Amino acid sequence: MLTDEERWFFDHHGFLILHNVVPEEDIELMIELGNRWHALELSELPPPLTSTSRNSSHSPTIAHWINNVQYGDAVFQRLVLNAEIMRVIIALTRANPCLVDCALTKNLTTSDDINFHASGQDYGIENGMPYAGFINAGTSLVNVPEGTGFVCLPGSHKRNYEPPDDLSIYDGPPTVINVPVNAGDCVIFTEALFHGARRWTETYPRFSVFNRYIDKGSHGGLPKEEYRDLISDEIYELEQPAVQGRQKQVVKRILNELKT
Ligand SMILES: O=C(O)CCC(=O)C(=O)O
Repeated sequence: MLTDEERWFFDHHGFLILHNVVPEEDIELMIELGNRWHALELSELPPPLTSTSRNSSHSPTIAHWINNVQYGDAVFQRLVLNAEIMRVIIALTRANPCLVDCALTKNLTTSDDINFHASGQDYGIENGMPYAGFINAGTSLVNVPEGTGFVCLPGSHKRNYEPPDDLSIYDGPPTVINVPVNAGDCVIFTEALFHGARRWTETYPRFSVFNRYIDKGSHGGLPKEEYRDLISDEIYELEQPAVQGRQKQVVKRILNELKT
């Protein structure tokens, strides 16, 4: 499932980069939808699409995201089921993924910095393989040059000690690393890793899709039963609670296909 090098890299850094895993026509369509949906008022979004970044607890200049985009167009369902990405998600969830969020984020040069944060501490090695209880697959729809975008404290997912308070997302290596990517690359990281994002610098908006998974139970917010007909059976099943020892059909199907 993971190569020896991927297994080592993820354990060492807390993230993995998959290069060029999304077809160009899907990237174009997701950007088109991102431009359309991000231009709408919250009340105009086609339900169950919503934007939890638009409530008053967030800064108005936060890099806004739109949630539940998998219900908005099949292109986001294709991204969820992307075999290269699922190969890693299945490995890191011990073959037990529950999809808890699909969010399409837009960063502008006026969007706020995203300071270091981390969620959960559920990371470890079991039977010689790394696993993570809360994983984020962040696919970039645009080229993100060096100096802007995703940053992290590599290795911080092990959480043996808390990092110092005065670290900045603008600090450099070896403590802070910035991860430049191209359109169609996916950075898969454990949310236990301290991560954030530097201010966007380019003339075009930065669009990213963040698909999040847990390996036990469910999130509660998904699936959206009322909108069940807008997603495929496989996506619906991926949104069901993860129960150890009960493998989902969609996982079996992807594993079988990866074997051939
Ligand atoms: O924009 C990024 O690359 C980081 C996003 C982030 O911090 C998050 O999804 O929690």
